[in-house]
Amino acid sequence: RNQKRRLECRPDIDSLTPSFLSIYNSLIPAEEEKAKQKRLILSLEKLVVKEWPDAKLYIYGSCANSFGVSNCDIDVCLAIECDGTSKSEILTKLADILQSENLQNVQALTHARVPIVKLMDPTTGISCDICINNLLAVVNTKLLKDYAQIDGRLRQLAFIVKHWAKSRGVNETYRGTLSSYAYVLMCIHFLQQRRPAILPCLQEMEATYEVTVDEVECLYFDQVEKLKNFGARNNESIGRLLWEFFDYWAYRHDYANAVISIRTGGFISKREKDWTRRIGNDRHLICIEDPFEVSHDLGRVVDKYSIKVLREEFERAADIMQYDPNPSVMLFEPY
Ligand code: 3AT
Ligand code: MG
Repeated sequence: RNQKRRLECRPDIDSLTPSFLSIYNSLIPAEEEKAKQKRLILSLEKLVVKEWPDAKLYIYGSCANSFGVSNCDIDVCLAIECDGTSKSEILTKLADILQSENLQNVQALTHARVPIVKLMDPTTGISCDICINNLLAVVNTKLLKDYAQIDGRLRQLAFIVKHWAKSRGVNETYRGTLSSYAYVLMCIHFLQQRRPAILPCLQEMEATYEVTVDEVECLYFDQVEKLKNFGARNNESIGRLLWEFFDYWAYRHDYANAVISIRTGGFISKREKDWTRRIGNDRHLICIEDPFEVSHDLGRVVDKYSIKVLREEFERAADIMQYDPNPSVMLFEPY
């Protein structure tokens, strides 16, 4: 099936752009919402610091990486020296503090894969998950946000791809499909591969940002305001990029051998990473290297059943982009 001949792109592809851009515009959150989120974080931070004076709160995930739609939950990371105290004890204590302060639906989920406290702020209706010391996620959030500053087409493409994935039920890691984070990495990789390139590879450039988190060195060029014109030589429209994105994942990606890697700006072979066979629960059926935790394959949640679902969805999307008179409706049809 991967051998299917590549089609010539439909001649009216660029005329599809306005309808996709209007969907993009309808998804972006209002400035007011950002302000509300900031106020909530500040008030939570005050409560936390009363108990743990050196602790800090960071927002990560889609509220901070610029790939968040409106009304999304906020992901918060509590950075704290644990010395001796277990994460569960801290989370239980945190839940007690928040509960006594009038926040609603406070729950400590201490046995989850990533232990968190959940809460809802009754004045704004915003829900929030707080985890502890997940600082690599804070750093990868910054990397994604920095990429988004370079060329506006990344944010547009990723919003539409995430919206498609949610509508089609293929953004559910607990059911073997990909996380939002994985989809954004796929979009960055794809734009790094366009010719001329629309995005550079920040981790291959001279490092201007450098932190070590959990023994992982995170280095990259973060002065992205200097790269504002990077993609200007390529004038591909969003309609065309979406067509190419789905065509790539439906018919051209080498699932058997290739790993996509935004860290190197290209491809690595599965053999080189020793990702050629199943190890434990990691099957490596679609391989997406994490930019910092390089032994981590974001595709590891995908199993032999869900890879089929995923590839059929890529093919459906590619075929709609090619043949449907009005792709911006059919693409997002609920599954
Ligand atoms: P939604 O808009 O909530 O769907 P999101 O960007 O918040 O998208 P997730 O909820 O999937 O994405 O994840 C929240 C953040 O956690 C995103 C990323 O900074 C980090 N993250 C998620 N999955 C992984 C992973 N497997 N490895 C490393 N970091 C991850
Ligand atoms: Mg999230």
